[in-house]
Amino acid sequence: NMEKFSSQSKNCSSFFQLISNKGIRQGQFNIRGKVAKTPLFMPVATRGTVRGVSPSQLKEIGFEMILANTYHLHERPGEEVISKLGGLHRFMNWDGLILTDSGGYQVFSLSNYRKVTDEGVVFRSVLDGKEIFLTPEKVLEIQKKLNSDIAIFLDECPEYPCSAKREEESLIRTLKFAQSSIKVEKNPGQLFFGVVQGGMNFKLRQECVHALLSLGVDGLAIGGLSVGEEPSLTKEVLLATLEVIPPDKPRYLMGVGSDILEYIKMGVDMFDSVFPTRIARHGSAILYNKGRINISNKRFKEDESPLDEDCDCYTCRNFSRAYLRHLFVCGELLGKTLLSIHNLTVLYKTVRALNS
Ligand code: PRF
Ligand code: ZN
Repeated sequence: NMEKFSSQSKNCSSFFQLISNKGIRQGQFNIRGKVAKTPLFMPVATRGTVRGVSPSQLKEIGFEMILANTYHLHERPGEEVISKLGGLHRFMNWDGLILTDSGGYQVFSLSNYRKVTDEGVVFRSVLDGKEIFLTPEKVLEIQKKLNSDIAIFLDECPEYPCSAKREEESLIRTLKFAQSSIKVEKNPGQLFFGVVQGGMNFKLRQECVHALLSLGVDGLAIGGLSVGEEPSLTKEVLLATLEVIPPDKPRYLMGVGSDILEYIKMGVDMFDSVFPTRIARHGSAILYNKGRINISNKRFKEDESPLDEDCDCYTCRNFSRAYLRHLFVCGELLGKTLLSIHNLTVLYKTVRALNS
């Protein structure tokens, strides 16, 4: 009764298998001999580090794939340095899988001086103000030097809200970028994901999916969502997009960290978000069954209980709320690390429970 699907790269080894398509999609990546079950959540390691959390701590939680950013690593220390030192896995001592985002989106969110043409994007570096020119080919060459396992094409994410004309323009540009991108030769075993744009227009989104599939991308990254629109609209646009993606193709919803369970039920396989680590650094802990608490609160001053009694992470096995509060009140680094470990564990376990 269970239909199985699997997706193959050009070299014909099956890198993604859908084990179940009933209700929740359960799948498995097998990339360069490394396995990652889906649905999966990727912690964000923009600069080649998940802030305050070591690779061995990420491994202990159970993570199989993390996300890094092409643009940030291109600026510092530069892909040449990382390549010389053996690639990003070795450089940061992470032996799990790495997906790199193309940096197209960061250009829009970080820089107020930018120009997009069909050839690529020009913008001023946030570091020193010098002009940076990124082309679809160049961002893939950088990702090849980093030797990430999944590389993402350059895309143009339109601002929200925007005109129908802007939606179409950015879609056409994203597809032009994709046409140039697909001609770049991959590193052995590396996968290329195209980015679905098209604003909030269902038809443009669906056209984008079809065009990317016909180019032969290995998977689809769904961009341009959670950019300020109402969650109800996110859901509608997402549904229309997922509707036209064949079951064997992995689907990655970019930069979305809330309502994950709903999106998984709709058919998303992969997520990334800074949300759990960002709020952790501000003392906010996600509890399994009781919402969120801020550990700096006075009421935890003499609280001997663990951060979350339903959790068995390193933090909850070893430290009291009173101690964690003390660390935050004093601004001690360890507090941020311990809360990050806890929040990441809650996200990991919540998602993993759907395919364990
Ligand atoms: N494009 C890329 N990365 C992204 C996004 C996008 O649209 C988003 C939007 N949610 C997050 N990260 N390349
Ligand atoms: Zn915990």
